[in-house]
Amino acid sequence: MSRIVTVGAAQLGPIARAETRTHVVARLMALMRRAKDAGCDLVVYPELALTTFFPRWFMEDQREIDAFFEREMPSVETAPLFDLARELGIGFHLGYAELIQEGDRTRRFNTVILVDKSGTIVGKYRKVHLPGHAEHEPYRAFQHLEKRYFEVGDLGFPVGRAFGGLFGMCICNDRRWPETYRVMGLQGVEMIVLGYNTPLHNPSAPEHDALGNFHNTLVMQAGAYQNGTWVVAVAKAGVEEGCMLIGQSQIIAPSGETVAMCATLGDELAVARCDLDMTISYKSTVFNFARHRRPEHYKLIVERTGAILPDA
Ligand code: CDT
Repeated sequence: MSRIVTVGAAQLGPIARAETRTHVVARLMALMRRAKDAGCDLVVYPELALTTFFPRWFMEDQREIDAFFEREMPSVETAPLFDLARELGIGFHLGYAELIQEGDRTRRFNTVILVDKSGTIVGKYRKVHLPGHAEHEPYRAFQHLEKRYFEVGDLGFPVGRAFGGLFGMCICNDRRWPETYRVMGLQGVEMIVLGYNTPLHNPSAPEHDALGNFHNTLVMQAGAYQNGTWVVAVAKAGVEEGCMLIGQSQIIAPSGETVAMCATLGDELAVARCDLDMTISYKSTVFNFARHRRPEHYKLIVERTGAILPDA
């Protein structure tokens, strides 16, 4: 048996603050054409793929902040990407900053959508684990203000049927948390797609800097193996507005092995022919959840947020 989904990890190089959405969409379309030529069913783009990674700047003018957000999807600028997907018969996964109006309440999320081969949005996810801080921290060489600019996502970690399989999504920092994978694993996920913008320098823990690529691969290979799922992870990479972002976009098999990886820090496509049935031998043996999990001993995971130490 085999169920093949050929996937392109469409890494982006830096996006300058002055770059227009129209120019970025042209880059996305060029990668989509390459993906189609490579036989891909699905092309995966990074987190916040339409603009520079704006949470690196402290801004107080709400109009300046909102200029980085999308009010509709597709929009005038992004419609050509949907049109091309439909014309080529290829799906895509796209991250963007989402602004919605609910009555008199304006809400802002770090969002991704999954679009099928007919150009129809078939899945949406809003980032749950927002890293960084909410206030200006002048000691940092650059800010990481996701906690200021976005609300915590309100859609959970949904898994849905697409491309002949069970697909889940998460975004960047979510990939570091085992709960992310397990919540999707408990819905039978067969492929998790995600994008990231990961600065090489962590101002609050510079001792981690040399380990950035290692930690990236470590968490995703573990998540893939422990849940018997494919993981497709795509960076915005390179020096963006003076900030170095890691690359190493990669496609990881349910074995935990990376089977394709980008080699540059620019616009690049890494392709793998992914057999969704490779998940079966993991999900039915060592990680047969129904047979081996002991949730009665896992209660702390949902009852407690921060660690509380045992009595002395
Ligand atoms: N975009 C994003 O989530 N980046 C974070 C940086 C963490 S350091 C504050 C990441 O986990 O890669």
